Amino acid sequence: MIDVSKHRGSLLAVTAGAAAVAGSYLLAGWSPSFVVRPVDQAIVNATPGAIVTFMIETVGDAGHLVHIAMAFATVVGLFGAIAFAGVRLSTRTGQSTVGAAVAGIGSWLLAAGLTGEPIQGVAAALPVAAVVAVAGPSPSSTGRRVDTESAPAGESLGTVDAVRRRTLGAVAAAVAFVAAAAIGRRSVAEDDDSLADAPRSEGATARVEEVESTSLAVESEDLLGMVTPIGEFYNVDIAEFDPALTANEWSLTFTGEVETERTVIFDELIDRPVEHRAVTLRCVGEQLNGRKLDNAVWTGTPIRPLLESVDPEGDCNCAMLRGEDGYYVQFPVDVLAEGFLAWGMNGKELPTGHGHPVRVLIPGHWGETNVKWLTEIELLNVEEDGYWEERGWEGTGEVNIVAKLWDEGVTTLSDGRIELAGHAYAGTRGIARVEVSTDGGDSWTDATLSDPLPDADVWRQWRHVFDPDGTHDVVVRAVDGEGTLQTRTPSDPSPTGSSGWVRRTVTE
Ligand SMILES: Nc1nc2c(c(=O)[nH]1)N[C@H]1C(S)=C(S)[C@@H](COP(=O)(O)O)O[C@H]1N2
Ligand SMILES: [Mo]
Repeated sequence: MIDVSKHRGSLLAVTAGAAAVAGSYLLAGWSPSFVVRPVDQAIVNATPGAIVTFMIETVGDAGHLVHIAMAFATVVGLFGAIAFAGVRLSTRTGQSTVGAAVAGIGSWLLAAGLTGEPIQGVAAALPVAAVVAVAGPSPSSTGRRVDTESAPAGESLGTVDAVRRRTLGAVAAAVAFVAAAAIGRRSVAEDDDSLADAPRSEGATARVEEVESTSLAVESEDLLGMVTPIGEFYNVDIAEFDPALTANEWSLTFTGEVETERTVIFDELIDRPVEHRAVTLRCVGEQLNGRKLDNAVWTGTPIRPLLESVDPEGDCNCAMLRGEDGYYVQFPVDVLAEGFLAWGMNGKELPTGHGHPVRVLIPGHWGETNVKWLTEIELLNVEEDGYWEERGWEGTGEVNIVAKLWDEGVTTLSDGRIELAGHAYAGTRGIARVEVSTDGGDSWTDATLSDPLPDADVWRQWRHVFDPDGTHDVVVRAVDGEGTLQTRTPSDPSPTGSSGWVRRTVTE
């Protein structure tokens, strides 16, 4: 049994803090008016670049969990402190309504201050007030018995038992509330089935099928095909929460060194010439054999005519692209001109996590150039660092070449032979060859490749089957369309992307 009287204050504070978060979540979901979100944003902004890079390279996506956990703990602590003060006030005045009212108003001020949403702030404040009200005053400082005679009228607590009951009642009610909020708001994962078709997506499904049909017939059941399903496509975000931007709210403005500023709205954009392009994305922060490499068929329109219409005239011939989440990246206008403004993914509307309603796709360049929730293109006179470049990365250039051999790419066939299969990618240079060694690099064999596609920036699959004899030191390497062999010397992802050859031990 919990010693309620001893830990009563902190127990109620944590309970009230959690109830505040739950109340806010119940109303706002993962939107900007959710109280945790601004705190999370502040923590993300305050984390030094070196630590962000370290987290990406070591813990990867778990870095997000660390940020979120810190943000939740901070917010629970803030509301908890207010609730704690409320309970104290109840005790001092002997009236729980006073403490509840003050805690409620304090929480409302905090919630409104954090989110800038006074009305939605009530959803965080009410549960705090309720917990403080139900909890009532504390037992006297001697902690044993509150004299019934001296208790204020209307307050029925006579014994420590009564206090314990009220405390546990408040905690139980709040826990039930938190659970109800979590269940009621359980977010629906975005995948190919839950999303609506993209506007003007006729033909997209046929292209998905065309690209997917070039997948090699492999024995492995778990190996990704040529098109990554939406729900499995990797994700890299600077913030834990995606911007909520509807197609109607969205617009893209060309600013800075332009002859004429221009704003494009969604209906105008989707009225332009449509293409369904297979484009592969790879993050510069990815480990050599990591999983931040995926391919989809994107529906969109080329950016060049739009860019030409604003007549860029800056001295550096460079542009800063900005997303609604505060992300920014800078690179040459010539590179941007090859880009593609996408509003569809695998035939579906662009999912929130991949930049709804519009992102840019830059052929052959690292993932970070593909700004999601794209709202502004600023033409510059002088080059400036983007978000990741300010943090030490050099990831705006062309991708490195890589041949992957993931765990599920190694399969023993029924006849005892071993099948090795994977993906290889070299941006717009294309993949000319994948070579496999089963003897640690002494001898090499060309792998079978999936058929080439007309798309400029898409990966290929490779497959090689061999007769095992004991333990094999398997190495894979690719050659790009310009005849350049994948660099042998290993390097970490930071700052220009990982290099080296993927190796793994395969046993019969
Ligand atoms: N607005 C915005 N765009 C962004 C990012 C971001 O955090 N915010 N991350 C970039 C990085 S580092 C990569 S690798 C790709 C990942 O795209 P995905 O999440 O759709 O896979 O988006 C890029 N575009
Ligand atoms: Mo990235």
